[in-house]
Amino acid sequence: MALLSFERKYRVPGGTLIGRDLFDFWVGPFFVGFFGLTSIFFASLGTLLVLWSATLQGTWNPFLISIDPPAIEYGLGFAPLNDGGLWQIITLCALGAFGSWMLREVEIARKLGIGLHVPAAFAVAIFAYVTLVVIRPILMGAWGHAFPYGIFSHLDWVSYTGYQYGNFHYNPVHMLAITFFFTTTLALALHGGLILSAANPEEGEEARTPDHEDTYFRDFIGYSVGTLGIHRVGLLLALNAGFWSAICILISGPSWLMPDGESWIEWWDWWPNLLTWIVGG
Ligand code: 07D
Ligand code: U10
Repeated sequence: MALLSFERKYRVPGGTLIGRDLFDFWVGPFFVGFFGLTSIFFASLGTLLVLWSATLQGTWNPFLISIDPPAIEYGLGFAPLNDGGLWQIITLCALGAFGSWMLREVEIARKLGIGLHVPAAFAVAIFAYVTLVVIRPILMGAWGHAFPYGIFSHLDWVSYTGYQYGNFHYNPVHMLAITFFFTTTLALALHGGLILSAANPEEGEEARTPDHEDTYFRDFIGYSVGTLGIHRVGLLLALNAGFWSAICILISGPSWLMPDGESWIEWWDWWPNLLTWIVGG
């Protein structure tokens, strides 16, 4: 069905979570809905506060603008606006915007009668962000443990935080997350390559079928996961990348998980000692 006639057929009321048909309309190509409005509201307010923060900081160099969380001394309390308070409000705006964006995805999926896979996937990205700026700081007792919103400043934070635990490469869950990120790109390259090789033939050639695609991987590595299956694999790999990222930073810091000052390098001491446990001595 052509795009325009399909749109005419599905652009009907229903499926919204809030506001019934009050916000159930489109502006140009965009579905609006209650959460479209809240997305715009939080994103605009957050952006304005970032700009205001930059004027207080006194730089317009995009690399140097940084909105810093409150100092550790403020603990989990509110901070004055120009001493971390703006970071706190901007974080609330970010949470509002990401949450609204996800619920907008839910409303559109419901209108179309399709699954909730896209919002579920976005929820994992939000979980990683919430872990960094809410869950871990609460577990460690201060908003000051969250990262600053700035280009260089967040790199400094990642570097500082990474070396604070020895060398973050030794964090086993960081390894796991990275492996999922890399495997995701491998799977996407294989999938993109396979589809283009079969479904986008040279001028005058005939497009090949999913049977060709299956057979390619059976011949090559002895197994094909199938045309639907590769999308399950892709989603699973990508969601695990974000999920284990969240866990790798969550387990770096909170004192009930980690003795004070412990580094991930020492964490591996069980490994050289493994043989001693088994054979004694
Ligand atoms: C957090 C994003 C959520 C996004 C949302 C939406 C907008 C809208 C709109 C533009 C999870 C945002 C939307 C803003 C914009 C428009 C239109 C996704 C998130 C909700 N590391 N490391 C990771 C690697 C080292 C360290 C993760 C590699 C060093 C610390 C990932 C290497 C040290 C932390 C990763 C490497 C170190 C991390 C990040 C290599 C430093 C974290 C991905 C090859 C000396 C962070 C949860 C992520 C983390 C993290 C990869 C090296 C420290 C696995 C490949 C050794 C402190 N590192 N790292 O989180 O886990 O995605 O965060 O060397 O905190 Mg690392
Ligand atoms: C995609 C897709 C799509 C599909 C798909 C897929 C992308 C349209 C139609 C494919 C996707 C998947 C299957 C999903 C999962 C994949 C990933 C997430 C990527 C990561 C993959 C892995 C981790 C698995 C890696 C496994 C591998 C590489 C298999 C290893 C296999 C071998 C080493 C054997 C290779 C065979 C050879 C060399 C020749 C054959 C001969 C033999 C096996 C017999 C033994 C050999 C001899 C007797 C000869 C003597 C030996 C020699 C010469 C040396 C051989 C050396 C060896 C090590 C064997 O988009 O949708 O659906 O499915």
